[in-house]
Amino acid sequence: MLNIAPLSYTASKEKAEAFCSSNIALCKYWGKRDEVLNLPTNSSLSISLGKLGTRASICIGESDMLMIGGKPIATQSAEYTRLFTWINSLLGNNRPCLYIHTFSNIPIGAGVASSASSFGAILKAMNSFFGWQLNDSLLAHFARLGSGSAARSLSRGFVYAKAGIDSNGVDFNVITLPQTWSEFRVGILYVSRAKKPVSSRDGMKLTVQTSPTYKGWVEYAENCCDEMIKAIQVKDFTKVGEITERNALTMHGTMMGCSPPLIYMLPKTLEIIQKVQQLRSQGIEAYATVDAGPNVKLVFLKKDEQSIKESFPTCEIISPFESAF
Ligand code: 2P0
Repeated sequence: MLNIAPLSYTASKEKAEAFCSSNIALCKYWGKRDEVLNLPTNSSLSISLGKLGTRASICIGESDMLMIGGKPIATQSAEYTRLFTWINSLLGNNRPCLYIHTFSNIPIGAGVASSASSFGAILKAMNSFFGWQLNDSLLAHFARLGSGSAARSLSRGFVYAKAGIDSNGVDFNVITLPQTWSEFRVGILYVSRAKKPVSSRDGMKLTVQTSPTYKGWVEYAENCCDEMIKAIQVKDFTKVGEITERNALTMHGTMMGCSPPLIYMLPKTLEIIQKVQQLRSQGIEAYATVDAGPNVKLVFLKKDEQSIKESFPTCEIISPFESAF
């Protein structure tokens, strides 16, 4: 177990606020090797989404309260229980009651990594509110306990989350790659903003337990991260795109092999992926990736931005290295 002194719960100010970007995994995390410590089975690598994410505020309240986008969340709900169970695991049960408010400019629970930016923003706000001054490594460990992908949301650019093999997670590590890439673009195509029917947590559990190709996925996913790091180092966009698309499709293939089958894509999702493949045959170099939901994210370079806008007029385009953090 990490040797961590108990976190103080004495407020250092009246209120604290923090923003955290969301992120899209180019090499996905799918499956846990320890559900209590929330340790991933495989490493992952993401790109930060700049101004898309969550702002969180925290202050002392008369009872615990969670507001999401101005709406109070029921104390029996899964979101409320998940959040305050995580906070209890960090602060213990004698902590003061907290009033937490989050605003996200991305749909919640629709596979656009809203839990990553929500847990990341709340952790950053708590770090400021309680004056912890935690280093990046501890912040990543605490974020991961709330949500695996949140550990990748704490910094910007390309972020590598190394799964490690230690049973207590001591060698879980998050590394921000030094490379920046100003021409790099991410596009989001919303197929549905509805909440996904199976949470990532339940979907991962089902996949680990029942997919006959899960072992192959873990080995392949590690290899993808190694290859992706090399491709980013030499700015080989074709390689980055090919790994991104194939990694996502392999993850979905692994999910589809579950019993019962786990299908997050909708017909429209596949239609977009096929259109992206068709665009490539016309020289427009875009690649698709899909998380635990039906929405599609594209990666492409600035030179193809205009063509992407024409092919997908509703595409929300992000310049990860040009937006303010
Ligand atoms: C990822 N996803 O790497 C993968 C790809 C979705 C598909 O991480 O259970 O909310 O909180 O650790 O981080 C979404 O799952 O899962 C996710 P928990 P999380 O982005």
